Amino acid sequence: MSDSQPKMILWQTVPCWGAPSTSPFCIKLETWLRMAKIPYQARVLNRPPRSATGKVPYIERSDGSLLADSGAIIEALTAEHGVTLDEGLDARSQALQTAVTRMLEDHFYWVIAWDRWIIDAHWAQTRVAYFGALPWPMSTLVPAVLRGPMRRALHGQGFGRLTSEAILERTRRDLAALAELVGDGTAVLDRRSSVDAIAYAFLVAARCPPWNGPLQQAVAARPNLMAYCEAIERDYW
Ligand SMILES: N[C@@H](CCC(=O)N[C@@H](CS)C(=O)NCC(=O)O)C(=O)O
Repeated sequence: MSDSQPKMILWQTVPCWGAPSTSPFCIKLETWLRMAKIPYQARVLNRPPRSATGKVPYIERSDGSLLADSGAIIEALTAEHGVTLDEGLDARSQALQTAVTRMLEDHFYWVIAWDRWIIDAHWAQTRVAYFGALPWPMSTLVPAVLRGPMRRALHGQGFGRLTSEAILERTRRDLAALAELVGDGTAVLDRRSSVDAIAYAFLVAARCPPWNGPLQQAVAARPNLMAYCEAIERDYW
């Protein structure tokens, strides 16, 4: 594709703490686009998302059509662009991909949310990093309004009812599982595949905040996962 051709737009949240977005789902999709060598233009959303789900990330194709949900986008773009990242994976590898995806997106994600939004000392920094650029009084009102729903979401999910130690124990198990799968290699499976975009994104999101809390320490305690992230960064970023 020549530079003059319109590129697909990746709508996402602001870069934060050295990561390309506040959202692990946005980091996942952007990493995957790089792995798949699909040209895109990343844009930061400064209004509510126009996606059907009301969430980020979403893409805007050159014909103006929108598509939401990182997983659905990857599936659609894989078909549209003939992406071969997951081609030829056997049934066991596909099963592992599904299991790791669910662990990170539906379990580990909530640890990241809890770490950033619920722990008061961390929230003081999250609030500024996420919303500090908004004009006053939005910079104060928006975080105050959004923290309640996040608390309720964590209560519904279950972490909101657990002690910090119980949450961290589960986190360490997720990381142990991932560390076992990655081993000394640079892929979750025997070779690079789409699930590496997910593993990288969620590890980066967990380790990037500027505080050195128990979550960041739990990631740092897995040198092979740190080396894995460095390898993905070196190869795609
Ligand atoms: N399943 C979605 C999850 C995306 C998601 O949860 N995005 C969050 C940011 S990390 C969001 O947009 N939250 C806003 C909201 O829930 O209203 C995906 O894979 O894209």
